[in-house]
Amino acid sequence: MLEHCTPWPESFATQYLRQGYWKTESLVDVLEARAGAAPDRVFVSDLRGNLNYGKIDRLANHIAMHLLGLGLKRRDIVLLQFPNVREFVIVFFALQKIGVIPVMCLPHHRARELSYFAELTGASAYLFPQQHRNFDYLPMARELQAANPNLRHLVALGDGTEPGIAYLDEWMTEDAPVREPTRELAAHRPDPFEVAFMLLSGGTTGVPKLIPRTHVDYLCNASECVRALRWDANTAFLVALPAAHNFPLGAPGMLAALVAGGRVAMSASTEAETIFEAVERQQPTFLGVTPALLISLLNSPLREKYRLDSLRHIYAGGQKMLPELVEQTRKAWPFASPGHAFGMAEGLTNLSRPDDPWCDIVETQGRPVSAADEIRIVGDSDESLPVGAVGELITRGPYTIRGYYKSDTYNRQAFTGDGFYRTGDMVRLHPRGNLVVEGRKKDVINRGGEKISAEEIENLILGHEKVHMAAVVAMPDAVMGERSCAFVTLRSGKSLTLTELTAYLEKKQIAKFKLPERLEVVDSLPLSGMGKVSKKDLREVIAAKLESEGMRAGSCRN
Ligand code: J2J
Repeated sequence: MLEHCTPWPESFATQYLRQGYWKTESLVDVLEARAGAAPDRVFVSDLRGNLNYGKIDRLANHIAMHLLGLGLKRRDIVLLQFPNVREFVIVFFALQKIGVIPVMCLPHHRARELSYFAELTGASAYLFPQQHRNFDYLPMARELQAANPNLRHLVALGDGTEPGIAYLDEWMTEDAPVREPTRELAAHRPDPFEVAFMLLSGGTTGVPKLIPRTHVDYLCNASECVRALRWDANTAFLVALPAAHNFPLGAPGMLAALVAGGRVAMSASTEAETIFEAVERQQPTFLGVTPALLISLLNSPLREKYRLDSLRHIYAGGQKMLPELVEQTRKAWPFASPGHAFGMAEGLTNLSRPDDPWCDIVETQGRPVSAADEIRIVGDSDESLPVGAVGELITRGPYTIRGYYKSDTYNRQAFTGDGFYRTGDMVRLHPRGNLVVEGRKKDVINRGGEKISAEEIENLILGHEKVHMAAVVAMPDAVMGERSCAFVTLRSGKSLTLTELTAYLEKKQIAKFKLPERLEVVDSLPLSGMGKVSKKDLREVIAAKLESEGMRAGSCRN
């Protein structure tokens, strides 16, 4: 396994192989098997049309040859930051064909995050869109390259003439004269037990952690999702959330659709109308969203304009879907059954099952997809709690990592001595065996499914010359579930506004969703018995304040 990753202990690996959870098979083997068996079956559709398995496989071979031509080789690490376009799938598989390991960056990551990933991994290439949601990636790419000499290659989506940039459109024509790919690529095939890609953690620490996922573990994850959801070749998954996120990528998403021999449809953005149009035109059967996105779809006046009845299932995950939202979804779209995806990029996927009793679908977040997933619900000293009690969920299994990349010290905290991953999620076991998420132990703000590490933002705020102390906490929000609120104490005689703070943080070039949406300047921060800032108190303060403001606003209107 790649250096600085934690392999599964030999005894577990042998057992997972013997029991068939792991198969000696890479993502490339699965794609080629599907392309061989049914080359004309559609694998990817978008508003530009359909691409069948054969074509995706040939294009991936073709692009792989170009990547080899750049000098990329097995075990090289690259940053892949594509939005939801067909090239995401093609380039992802092209990298797999030659064993190059992409870090699955999300489109909203900015120079600070990307630079950190590049430095940590020694990435040798950055693959990026030129423009996405009004942001120009090219200047950022140049900046990144200047700051990270390892980053030798810049590969942009589309075409262009900038020197020093390889343009993907020039590589996309299958007829371009490249040497016969299949024979040459045989020498570069990945080892199924090797890391296939790295996902980004929702993060509780100052910097996001990288999650190495191997071919065998991810294929196990995807296959178990396929089994739990009874997907088959008729399943079409709509990728509406950013494709590089674990949910749409394969738990359950694109790579699970591949395992099932099904199809993925692509929505270019999370705008309600774009999603509705993608459903009407591409006829997916399965939609994966966050509760926040689901609310925006339900609230959209455009809902009635489109035919959405190809959908059979609408699963929400990333944060808890509340019972009212489950009920509302079924009422709005009676042809599609709602369900929960309670997953994590580190591994464990919990899903509602299509035949779960309705009250379980309303009240619980599903259960692990694999019989080999070991879960425990524990108290503060890792002691098992009685059934029904709320405790931290810890887990290990054939597709849950044993350690983050290059994080020996943090790994000792994030995993138990016997290899269980501490999820930081507070759950209880429902009498019929599903899990109910009751809260969270980890210090993150879950903004509509996007995780913000409080520590990361506090560290940045503390760099502001006027700030003395800072604590970032979640404040309740009807749509996003949570938004972030920064409490600060200031140096004497200073004042600070949210606009000033935001401008300062924007200069740090971080993803926009991490910016605090409210600033509370206080004289002091409440301390807990241990002398640490009491976030619990701060959460209560801001929740009460919001409520009283809401009531005042209400009484004004009356
Ligand atoms: C409550 N909390 C949830 C849910 C995730 C499918 C779906 C989501 C993710 C994901 C994923 C939740 N109810 N239904 O990888 O394959 C919170 C928990 C969890 C953290 C993981 C998938 N679904 N969460 O969200 O790595 O706190 O993965 O530990 O981004 O999101 O975040 P992430």
